[in-house]
Amino acid sequence: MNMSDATSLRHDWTLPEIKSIYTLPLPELIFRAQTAHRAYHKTDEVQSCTLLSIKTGGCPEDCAYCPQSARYDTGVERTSLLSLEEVIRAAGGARSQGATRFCMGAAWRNAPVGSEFDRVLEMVRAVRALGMEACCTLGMLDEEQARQLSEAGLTAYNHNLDTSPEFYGRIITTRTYADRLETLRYVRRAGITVCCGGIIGMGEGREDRYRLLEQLATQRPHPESVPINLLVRVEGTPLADERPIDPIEMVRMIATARILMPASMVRLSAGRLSLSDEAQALCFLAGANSIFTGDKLLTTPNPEMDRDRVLLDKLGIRMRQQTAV
Ligand code: SAM
Ligand code: DTB
Ligand code: SF4
Repeated sequence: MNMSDATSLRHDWTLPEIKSIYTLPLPELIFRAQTAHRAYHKTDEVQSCTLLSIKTGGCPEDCAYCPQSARYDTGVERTSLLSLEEVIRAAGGARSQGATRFCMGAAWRNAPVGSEFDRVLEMVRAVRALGMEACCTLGMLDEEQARQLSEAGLTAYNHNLDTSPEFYGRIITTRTYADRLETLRYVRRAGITVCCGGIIGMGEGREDRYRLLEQLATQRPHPESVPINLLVRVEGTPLADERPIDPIEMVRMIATARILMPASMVRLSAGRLSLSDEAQALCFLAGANSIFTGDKLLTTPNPEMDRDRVLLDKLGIRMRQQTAV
């Protein structure tokens, strides 16, 4: 295979190809991921993103991994939608710590209509006015809501497919894969970039991971942002006692995503607290070029900022700087 084959954008990846990449000898897999990575990105830079839960808990969906589902007793306190001021304060704080993307998550089955949605639009405008990328994850959207978010300046909408179509029903029964794809279509049509990825370590097999990657990598265009989460096992959820997976699976997942979707941001997302510095370093070598920073994800803990600074420093990786507004 010549270099252009190795790094050109393709949307016709087949399952056997994906499997053969995922299962390459690790040195070869990392080499190919590196080749793809450096054709599109700086290899000494990661983007720092910060999450804020703008509406926590009490969600009617039954996602088996999620501490915010009302069906499980996880001790997560239910809150109403934060005020605009609270969000502006948090976004300003994140920016001062080096984050260039601010992601707002709400535990809704679908985004509401009316004053709460209008407040979210204000939040999006405010984050953009700070010169940051703004991302939201609010559950399902209709076409009009996607249009309004776009008009407010939303950079990206996060809506994960989470796993393969085959395994999906074992994790979530209250909505379908097709529902997910429909919202993703509205987001794309509205001109908002797509943030779509999944979770590993939920008891799925490698086949399920290949199938998830196939769903992502055959989209045209590819999702601009692909979060790869390692399950955070939360007490009270059905997946609380799931067996931890080998961190090398995370490395393989990231490397394969990087090779299939070379121009996308591949985000080493939830689960970093259960990865050693060395495992995270391998994830960066595999082509991850973004992390969530700050001591909390949405409801669960994340490495402290100081610890991340030490990690990035010793690897010689910089946080991407804010570009002029
Ligand atoms: N309610 C919206 C939805 O489900 O689209 C947005 C918020 S939801 C918490 C965002 C994403 O976080 C989920 O799609 C899932 O991929 C991820 N997530 C939630 N709980 C997680 C956990 N315990 N471990 C890893 N990822 C998780
Ligand atoms: C994504 O894929 N991971 C982030 C973001 N998108 C919204 C969320 C991770 C949540 C982990 C569980 C929690 O903190 O509640
Ligand atoms: Fe609700 Fe989203 Fe959690 Fe599912 S992942 S229970 S939709 S907050």
